[in-house]
Amino acid sequence: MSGIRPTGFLHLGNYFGAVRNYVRMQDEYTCYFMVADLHALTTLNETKELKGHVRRVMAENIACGLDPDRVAFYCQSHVPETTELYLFLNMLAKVGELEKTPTFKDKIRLQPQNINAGLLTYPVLQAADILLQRAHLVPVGKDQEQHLEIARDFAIRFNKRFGEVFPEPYAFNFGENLARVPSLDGAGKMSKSENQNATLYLADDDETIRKKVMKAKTDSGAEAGSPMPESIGNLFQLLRLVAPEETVEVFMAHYMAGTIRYGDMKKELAEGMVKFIAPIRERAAAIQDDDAYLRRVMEQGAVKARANAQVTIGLAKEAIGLVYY
Ligand code: AQP
Repeated sequence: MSGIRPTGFLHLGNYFGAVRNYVRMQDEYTCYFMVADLHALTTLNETKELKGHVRRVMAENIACGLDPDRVAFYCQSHVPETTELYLFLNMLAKVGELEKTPTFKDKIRLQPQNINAGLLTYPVLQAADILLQRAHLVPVGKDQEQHLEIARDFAIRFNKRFGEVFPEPYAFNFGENLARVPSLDGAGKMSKSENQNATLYLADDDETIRKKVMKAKTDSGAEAGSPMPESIGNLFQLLRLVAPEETVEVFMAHYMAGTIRYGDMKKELAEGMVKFIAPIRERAAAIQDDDAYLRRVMEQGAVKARANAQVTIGLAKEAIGLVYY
């Protein structure tokens, strides 16, 4: 089970941290993937754009290879059982712990004028999403690691207090470390809502991709044997995502010898990114305009997600003692 907030355009970080694994998991596991529109409400000042964002995020996931016929692919607000479990879990949440969550501290720094209770209880809603489908594995990027620990803690707390209902969920990346795709300026991760000029979006056109990559931060040329600065390490990390291993090795050898030309490396990176992103962008644009198809996807996704969710809510209510006849 996993989800993405419809707060903007999907980017390479979302792809390599999350969506790629959704696609890899869909043949082997029973999967629930959702567009987390309720989570988006915690930070969106303006909801006029929500509909467009939801449709695009759905289309982009499908364009990346997610098959709505093989998984439950749904919109969070179409599964009202989510908010029922959220309320139960809120009774197990400690305000002091929620206040200490680093993502809450980041968010109140970014939006001091809108410190709403939804921001504080964001990890509770996220735990509800995951536990509602009784998920074992949650494909997410590195930035979500801590939220997963919180979700696991809710499962443990609930089971201890009311009896065994929830499996303990773990962040998942097929046994590898969780991915973190850095921004092109080396100042953090690629993101929907921050670092936008240093983030490559799946909707960027070819020229925009080339421009962003060519502006990526480099140094003035390394001396042979000197330690690699983070910005250059990031460029190599990005190149590895889209170029053949031999190409990466050639640039690495030049780096080690102190003969690297960053302009050439960035050109290679830009062309690799264009080749990777263009077909996804084109497929997503076509899907996004297909009203009837998107409606069918959302409806069938909600039916599948609610069927399992209702079983969970039944189990949770029975465990809590909310069944009276
Ligand atoms: N740079 C990244 N590298 C690897 N994985 C990433 N994810 C996000 N950025 C990276 C993973 O994508 C999934 C969806 O996360 P999100 O909706 O929180 O995406 P975001 O780009 O982080 O969006 P916002 O709105 O800008 O996010 P906030 O403000 O929530 O950080 C997750 O699996 C995430 O790990």
